[in-house]
Amino acid sequence: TRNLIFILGDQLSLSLSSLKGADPTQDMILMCEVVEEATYVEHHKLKLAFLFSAMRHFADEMRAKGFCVRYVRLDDRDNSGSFTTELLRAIAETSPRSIIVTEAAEWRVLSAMEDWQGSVKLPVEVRQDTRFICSTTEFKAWAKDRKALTMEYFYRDMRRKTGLLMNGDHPEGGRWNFDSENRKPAKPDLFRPKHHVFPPDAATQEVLALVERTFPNNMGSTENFSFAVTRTDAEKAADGFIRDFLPNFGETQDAMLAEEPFLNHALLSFYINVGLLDPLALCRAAERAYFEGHAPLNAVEAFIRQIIGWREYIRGIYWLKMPGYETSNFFAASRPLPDFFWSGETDMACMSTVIKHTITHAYAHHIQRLMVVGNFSMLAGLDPYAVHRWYLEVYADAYEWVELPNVIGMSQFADGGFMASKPYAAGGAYISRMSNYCESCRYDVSQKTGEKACPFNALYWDFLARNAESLSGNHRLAQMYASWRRMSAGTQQAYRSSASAFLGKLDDGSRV
Ligand code: FAD
Ligand code: DLZ
Ligand code: SF4
Repeated sequence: TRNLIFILGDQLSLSLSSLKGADPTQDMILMCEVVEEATYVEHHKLKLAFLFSAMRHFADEMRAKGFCVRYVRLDDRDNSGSFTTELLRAIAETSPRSIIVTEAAEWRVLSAMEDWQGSVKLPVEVRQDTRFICSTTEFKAWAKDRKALTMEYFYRDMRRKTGLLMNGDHPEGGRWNFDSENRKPAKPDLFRPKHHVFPPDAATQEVLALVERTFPNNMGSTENFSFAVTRTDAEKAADGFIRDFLPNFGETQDAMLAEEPFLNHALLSFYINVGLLDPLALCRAAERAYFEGHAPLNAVEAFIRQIIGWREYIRGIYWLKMPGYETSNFFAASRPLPDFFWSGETDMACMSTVIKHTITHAYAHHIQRLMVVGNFSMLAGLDPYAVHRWYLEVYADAYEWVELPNVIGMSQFADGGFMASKPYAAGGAYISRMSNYCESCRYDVSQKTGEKACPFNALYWDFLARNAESLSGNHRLAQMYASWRRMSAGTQQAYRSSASAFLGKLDDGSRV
């Protein structure tokens, strides 16, 4: 063997940098399912099954291109359980002249990779991951000397860099951002198109059995498997999104409906994150839909912004702040996660619905993650590290580089505002405006305090009051603190004692 090309589970792209110049007659591909990766958190069963099945199908795709693929399955008898030991075993058995890899997306794995040069005694070439539009070096240069890392300015640079929705130097439609036309609630719609489902093929069924047998106690059930696991099927899902959902993507982006967990969302993050879909190609397809008159600008701009703006920005923040970002805890919050995070058994209809969807699908959309579970976690003072671990476990698209800044920075404000200019905190009124959850809830969203009142209401004010020292200087919260100060001592007290009664129940494990 000339080069041994080691491809990780989230590197399933034909354009992968480690495959540049690869020659099937001389080079060998190594892929392995390892227990170390499968257990660093207790991943949802659907997440494990999706990844292993996508890896196995990718190995077949490369074999069809003539490559020799050394593929180590999780239950192979000689599987030594980690990337490093599997690399060493492969080297001993295949005697390559050098090792080629694409940089790992996560700090934990990249730091192991950086030690390989010393331990394998062969040349190890670590190549940049060119599937991102902005390299980590470029992001660091962008961030240097800036007082605030505002996503919107970063996004404009990415629009200029890619030329997406640009007329020369000017944004298409005369504005960079059309979100003022978005953020509408949604109504149930029996005629809304359905997202593609992909029934498991024989190879996936084998993986489902493996996962069920090896990880019986992890969240979820392998019975609900419907992910695409091949590039062809992922592309089908992408085409379906552009045809059926993109035209309405913007308007209902922030809406939530109990009976429609997916609304007009893409359900493509899983495929993008493992490399089955190319983010830039997807944006170009969305742009085409706009120029062909199939989808309006507010929708297409919003979709493109999520990908070349948010997704790239989040990755930049991750590499700027790691290691150490994962233990950020600005509010010194320490409450453990309540058991209902794993069962959905709570009387709060919003939390129950989102968590149960999560258990069933290993998916929840952005506003559910941010304004329901994330918001509750921050208001209730849950330990942000534990919250981070939960998100990393339960969502099929969760890899630390993308999950961590979204959780620690955006949703928990645990980095003290490095990323977000104010905490995404809201009382029940927000959830009630953007969803229909409250209609079926035991709690009453219009009551502020007391046993029947929506817990988010008192928790919201209690959160502001107990963190006044760290937050009251934030000018974006000035109005809220002014409202708090205008309340009578009695009202303030009622909020605080309602919140503490609720938190007391959380702490003693009573049903809430
Ligand atoms: P859509 O809503 O249809 O958006 C289209 C695409 O935009 C997504 O596929 C995704 O690639 C990209 N995107 C949108 N928002 C973000 C964002 N904030 N960060 C990165 N990419 C974005 N996304 C993950 O991929 N993995 C995670 O582990 C993850 N954890 C999150 C945790 C929290 C607390 C929050 C608030 C957000 C998280 N996100 C995560 C971002 C976002 O919620 C998901 O990307 C999105 O819900 C995926 O579903 P979709 O494909 O239907 O997305
Ligand atoms: C998430 C994950 C899991 C659960 N298992 C594997 C695996 O067995 N083999 C593998 O190559 N990759 C796995 N992954 C994805 C890796 O964790 C991911 O590629 C690294 O974190 C690099 O970012
Ligand atoms: Fe959630 Fe409160 Fe509405 Fe119940 S009333 S669904 S707890 S926001």
